[in-house]
Amino acid sequence: MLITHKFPPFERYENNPIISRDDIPYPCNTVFNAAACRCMGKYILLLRVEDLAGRSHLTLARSNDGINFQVDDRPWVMPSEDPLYEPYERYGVEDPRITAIEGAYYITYTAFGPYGVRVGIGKTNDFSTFERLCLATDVDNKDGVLFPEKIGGKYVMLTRPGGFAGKRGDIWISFSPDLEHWGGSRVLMTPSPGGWGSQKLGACTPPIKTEDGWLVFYHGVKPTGSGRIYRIGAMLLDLEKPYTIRGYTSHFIFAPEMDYERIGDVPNVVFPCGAILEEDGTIKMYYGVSDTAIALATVNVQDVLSACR
Ligand code: M1P
Repeated sequence: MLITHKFPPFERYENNPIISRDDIPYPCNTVFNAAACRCMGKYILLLRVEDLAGRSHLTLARSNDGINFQVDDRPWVMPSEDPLYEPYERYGVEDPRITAIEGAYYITYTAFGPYGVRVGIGKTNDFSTFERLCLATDVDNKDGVLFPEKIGGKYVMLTRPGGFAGKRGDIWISFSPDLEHWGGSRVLMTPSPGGWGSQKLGACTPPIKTEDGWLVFYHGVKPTGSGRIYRIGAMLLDLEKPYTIRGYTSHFIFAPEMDYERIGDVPNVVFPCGAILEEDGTIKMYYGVSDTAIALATVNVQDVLSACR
């Protein structure tokens, strides 16, 4: 039987990676997994930078064209020293995502400390000041991604409880009246045994509103004889009932292929945390490569939607 694949044609930027350690104006081990948005005519990336002690913080980079970025000369969000947060961020703040909601920018991040990982939420209006709002989950939960609109009067978030020490991890959806108190949680997508994301899944990029539903890129992790492979799929969620999956790609649509995606501190990892939909229908997907740099790929939104149907 002929198996036909509907891979949406991603195009990697020819001079990838677009940001690597040499672009950070202070000493660090590596930079990867950046959130992305547009604000006041600029493209903004919020970079996960791992320092020489192995602890991550978040640093801003700005660009006029979405390709050439100027990195700030100092971190923007360091692990907190506030006693409310310090025990939970002691080992670092990681993997941010940015979602614009009602004119403000909300930043979800992974707070990493001796008790495990939690989802933190902060806010900015202008990428000048950063205000921590809360730690929104208990431990062993991460990959928090907020929807850009309230649905049914509630904020909506995807998270990934579990998935540690080789255990299974699923994508869940939860609802909140105020961003701090979350409930109504239910499982949204689970790994398929033997499949490309057989061990764990995690939401990658904040949902993009399309005529067919909320479009979300997510990663799937498969253990192999020589380590784990991180690959990307896409799903479409119902606009009014986002706990209903309207479609998803029957296989991964983006995977480590280039040397810079296959070789690094953690090989065979592509890990998007930001996707920007341009007016002409192009999605700019910013993704961490092998926990070592940040790369850019583009794809047409209609091609991704048709792969989800
Ligand atoms: O090293 C690959 C990735 O591992 C973790 O992701 P997850 O918990 O989903 O497996 C994170 O540390 C992520 O930053 C990293 O890229």
